Amino acid sequence: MKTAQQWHIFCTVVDNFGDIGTTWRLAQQLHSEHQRDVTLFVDDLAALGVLVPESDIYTSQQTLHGITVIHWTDDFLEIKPAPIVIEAFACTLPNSYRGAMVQNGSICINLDYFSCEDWVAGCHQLPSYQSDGLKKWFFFPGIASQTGGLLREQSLFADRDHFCKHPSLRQQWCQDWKTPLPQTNSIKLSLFGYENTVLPELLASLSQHATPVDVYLPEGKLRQSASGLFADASLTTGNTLTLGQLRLHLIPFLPQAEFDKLLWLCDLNFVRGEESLARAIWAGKPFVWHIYPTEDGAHWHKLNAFITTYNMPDSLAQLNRDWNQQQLDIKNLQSCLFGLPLLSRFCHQKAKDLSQQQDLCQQLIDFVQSR
Ligand code: TRH
Repeated sequence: MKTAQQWHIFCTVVDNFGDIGTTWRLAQQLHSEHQRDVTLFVDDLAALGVLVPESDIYTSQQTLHGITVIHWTDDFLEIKPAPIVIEAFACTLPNSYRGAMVQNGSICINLDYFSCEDWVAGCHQLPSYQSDGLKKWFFFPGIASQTGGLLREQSLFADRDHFCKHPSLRQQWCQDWKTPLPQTNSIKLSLFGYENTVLPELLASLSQHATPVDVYLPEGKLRQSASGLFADASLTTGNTLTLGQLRLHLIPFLPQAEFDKLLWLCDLNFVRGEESLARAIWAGKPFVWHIYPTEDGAHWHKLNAFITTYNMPDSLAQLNRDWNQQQLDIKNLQSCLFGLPLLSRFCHQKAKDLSQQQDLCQQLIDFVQSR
């Protein structure tokens, strides 16, 4: 019997959930769709535990959905390197392991962050020359041609369309995940983001909208920002706060496997970080990307490059900029809300068009095979 090709993926959790979210998703796709033998080394099991509640955050080694997960600590055991090693987001591999990779002739790929900036296409798949002879390459996810694509499971669109077509599935899902059903004919929004001082203004203006609005706000950094509007209310998960046309549902942070369904349920999704952005793109619904802010302001180049490459309609692009600037122009919000049908059609078609690009997992496999 042919043995499956081994891949080792290394992930350091710097902050938040993007690093582990991406590597866990990649590990699953490599294993379930391409039958690779995958080991994921992660230094923060608690972060994985939030995304995958069925994982054991106290064990040094476990098998999770067919993937070996190893808690990566300072006393890293001598282990034979895999032929293919993913060093996610430029994390630093253990010295002993690195030396063994050179001996072994392993291929090392530095999987970088998603970006649409001009320089990315020129750096994607470039070799990174190492003084110790390690064979290493840069790999950049992206939606521009000549970049690495986005993770996209083979059944993603079929699952999405099935969920959207069947109200009974949505009802059951809402019940299972403590997510109140939206009102009939309401506009539905999901809000995943970093702290944002403009949230009270956004919610206040939604409360005066012409039609009912259901807003789903998962547990996390953004939630406390709502206290500017609901000062006396308890922002506890499970509560629904009502103001005018607005119903603000405080929902739990979902397992990663359920997050897509929240996006599929809504008409406008606010997301943050590259991992949730990718899911919002594939949901085929209008979205606002709260990009991770950097002190030097470099994130603005990245946001604008994305808006341009995605060819985002003006009203939506302006709302994206407003949210990141933490300054809301109500006109932009309203033109997005009233323009939702058209924006939805655009984003749906865009997801379809972008799916013509080979997905990131397949591109990695093809790249490795070409070496
Ligand atoms: O968590 P993030 O803010 O991660 C970010 C980015 O990776 C950024 O590039 C990095 O520099 C910064 O951290 C330090 O956002 P991101 O990338 O969108 O990852 C969030 C993950 O959480 C994603 O996999 C979706 C998932 N998620 C759930 O599983 N359940 C939920 O309920 C929600 C709201 C999100």
